[in-house]
Amino acid sequence: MSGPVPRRKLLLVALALIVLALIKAGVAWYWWHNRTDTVAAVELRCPDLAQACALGDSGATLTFVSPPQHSAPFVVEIAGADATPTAGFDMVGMSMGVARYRFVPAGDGRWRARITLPVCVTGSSDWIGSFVVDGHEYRLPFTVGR
Ligand SMILES: [Cu+2]
Repeated sequence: MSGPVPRRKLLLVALALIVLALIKAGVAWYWWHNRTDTVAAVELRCPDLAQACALGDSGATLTFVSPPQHSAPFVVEIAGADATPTAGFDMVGMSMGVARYRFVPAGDGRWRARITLPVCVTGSSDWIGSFVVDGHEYRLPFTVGR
């Protein structure tokens, strides 16, 4: 009684497999685009670090209270954040470790962090700050004065 499988049945099975694959792809795509842990970073352009720099369209701003330098700590302020912001610093083209700074409340929705940049033998002054504010990452290239 086990003759060749009818062509129609094979087609149906193939169709079912394709539909299943599409559903899987859809779920994977949805998951990929709705992850909250690794959202694409927003690149900031802030020519004047002493001026409040808008963090995308979040309403929050970032300001270097004192200019960034290698020899001494400097202070960065974030205003308008709901949750504790964090910051990390790397050199352009060179990872400088995984240490991250946690900002501390400074009143009126402002947060401050006292930053000491890692020492690097290359003496390069080009850095990239990574600031995570309310679930979004903002990356800011800046140059350290001499
Ligand atoms: Cu370095």
